[in-house]
Amino acid sequence: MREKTPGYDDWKPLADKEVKGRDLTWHTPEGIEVKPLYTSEDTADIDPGVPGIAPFTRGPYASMYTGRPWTIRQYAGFSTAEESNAFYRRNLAAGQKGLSVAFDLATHRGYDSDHSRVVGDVGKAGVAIDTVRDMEILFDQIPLDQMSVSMTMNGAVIPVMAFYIVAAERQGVSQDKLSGTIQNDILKEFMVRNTYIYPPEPSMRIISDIIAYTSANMPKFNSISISGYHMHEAGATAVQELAFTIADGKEYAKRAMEAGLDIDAFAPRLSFFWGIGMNFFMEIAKMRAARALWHDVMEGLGAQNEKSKMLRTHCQTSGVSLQEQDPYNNVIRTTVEAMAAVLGGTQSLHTNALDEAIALPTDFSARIARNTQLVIQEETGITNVADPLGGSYYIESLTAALIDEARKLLDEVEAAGGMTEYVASGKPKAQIEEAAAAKQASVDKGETVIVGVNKYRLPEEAEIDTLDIDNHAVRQSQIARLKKVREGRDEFACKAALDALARGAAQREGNLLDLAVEAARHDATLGEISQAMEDAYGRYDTVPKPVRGVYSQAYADDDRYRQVVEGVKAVERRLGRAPRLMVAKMGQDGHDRGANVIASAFTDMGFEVVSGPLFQTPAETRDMALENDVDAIGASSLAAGHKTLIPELIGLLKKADRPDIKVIAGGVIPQKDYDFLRDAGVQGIYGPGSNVVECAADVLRLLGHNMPPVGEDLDEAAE
Ligand code: MLC
Ligand code: 5AD
Repeated sequence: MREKTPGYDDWKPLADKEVKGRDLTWHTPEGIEVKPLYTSEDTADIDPGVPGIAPFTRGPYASMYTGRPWTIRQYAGFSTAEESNAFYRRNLAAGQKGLSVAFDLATHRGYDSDHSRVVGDVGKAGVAIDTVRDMEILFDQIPLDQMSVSMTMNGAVIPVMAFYIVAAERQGVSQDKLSGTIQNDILKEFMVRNTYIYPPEPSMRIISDIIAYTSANMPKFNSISISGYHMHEAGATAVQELAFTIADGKEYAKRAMEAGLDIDAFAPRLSFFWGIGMNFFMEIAKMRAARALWHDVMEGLGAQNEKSKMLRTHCQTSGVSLQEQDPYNNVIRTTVEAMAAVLGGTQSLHTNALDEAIALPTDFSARIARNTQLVIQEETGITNVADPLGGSYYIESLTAALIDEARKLLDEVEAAGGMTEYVASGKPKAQIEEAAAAKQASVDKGETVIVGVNKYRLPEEAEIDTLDIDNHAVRQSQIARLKKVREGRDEFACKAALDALARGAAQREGNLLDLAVEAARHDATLGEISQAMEDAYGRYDTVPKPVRGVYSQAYADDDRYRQVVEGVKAVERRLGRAPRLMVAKMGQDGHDRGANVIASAFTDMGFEVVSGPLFQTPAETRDMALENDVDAIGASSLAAGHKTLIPELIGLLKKADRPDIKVIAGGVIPQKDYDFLRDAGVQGIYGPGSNVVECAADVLRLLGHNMPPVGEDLDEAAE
């Protein structure tokens, strides 16, 4: 008989001796205890099965990449339809396989390019699309019966789908031949991404209408991309991302069933989307856990077709993991993340560009990003075996742990009555914000290392070339084309189609996408189609509620933090009230993670924080600042509107005789714009990688309180 091979118990004393008894357990942000070693003892009760067979833990397809590699699908769009089309065609010629359209924020929020609220947004974070004509140009010489197209659209999903269908018609391609994906995931918009237009209830109707329409007319089109990505980017742990995303999917499936659809008629075309960060094994395990969880959810809802239970997914490497400092490190980070996505079994992948933290990709940075995938696909041999990590003691144990933890959270959502209710309670948003604040604190304290940022920082950074978009020129050309389209259309027929859509929205009649396709055929604009529904539904607003206590707890015994808190108190004594900071979000940029982290950290440090709502115009920010008599405004900008909106705000404050209100700027702001902003009167600029406590010390300095430099004694602080 063979002797028992050595196991964990044999290993433990040896390891203890090596590290002199130090505890080697890793407590992950998910609350999972990761041991320093996994052995066959850990997986004795786990059988992960095989790829292509339920519960699909090891992959949705049997042959996986040995049969067909994942789709290299780079998300892109900027400026005009002409420029984006040219960029797509260059990328396809160089090895990209599928398209993925990024729309600008005006389009996301249902405004035409000539609307007064979107002056700083047109063509900036994506391509401006106002009419079918724009969509035709976007896909010029790209045969839509052959190219699968993903469109990231949630708020203005009805006009965008309608434009895509009609643009294909004008190419001679009928809608049954269209393959691709529409994101169409509104629940996560209310939690984290914030490009909603209508309130939750009508938004859910829009989703069911799209699922109904595509399952009847577009059999090759994925009706939804249920997205954890944005939760991940907002700071969610793997367990939160898993549980909330699977719960979102369940909610959409239930709604479609309530609307009378057969689950097996639509579920095979539900798809998923994960964010993949630097926690390598955790991300791989997350993707495997997701497939097993989704399988169970769909069985629970009565699905019979195996394809209904099979989770297919797109992945994108993590934007927040990339840094402005020493940006070539980002190529390495993206490679590691892309490897995790692939070893996790993704169907489609976007790899971020190295200039992520400051601007949209240039041709150069887009090439490196794309080549990261081409090299993995064509040079490494990774595609030769399906689920090569299957059976790894650690991966299988971690997968099982994530399934357990996510189930607990899924049960909590279920107990609350499902995800619509849970989102309405604000709980998931708050949980994610807490995780984000804890992560930021850990980075600021140096516990979480970011090479080139909080460790090994370069004494001097070299500048890199970034893409600059002439927002004014794009807007002018969009306005000209809008005018031409409006002049050339049959106004009467267009109005009749828009009226029918408005009635359909108000009276819950007909299918909204069906009605919008008719309006698009008559060249109704995106703003008009959105407005027809807004008349019935209204526009949704939320007020930010920053979490409290995370920073003060994380920094309980940190000297520098205490110095800042004392500084705030000193200013308070002088002013007779706490110093007031307004955190402002101007334009259609809904990225609020940074703004929320600042608001909660500054509140913890003793500031009185006034959180402005999303989507303000500079004039609205000025009004709110004056009403609240704030000392400083921190404008957070992540979608390139800073050069237009912040100078406008400063001008308005001057006109209101309040030039004393200090304006600082934070977010995604390229170095090359710093001088421009300083000349415009901005008094502090905090790009990615800024330390929040030091940022507060700077604000105190601006308010006339001299903070001692880092490390000096509190007693030396001079007022
Ligand atoms: C695949 N196929 C195989 C196979 N692998 N056939 C045989 N053997 C194999 N090994 C078949 C599939 O069955 C399918 O055919 C076809 O090949 C294509 O494969 P797929 O797996 O469906 O890939 P793809 O078409 O790329 O679709 C992937 C997807 C889809 C299902 C995940 O939803 C998708 O592309 N999503 C992308 C979403 C996206 O890009 N989002 C960007 C978000 S950016 P058939 O006939 O079965 O279809 C963002 C940022 C922001 O959100 O905030 O702005
Ligand atoms: N082009 C390319 N990538 C984009 N991203 C967002 N907008 C664009 C665009 N227009 C990517 C970035 C960002 C993530 C949400 O998607 O990586 O972090």
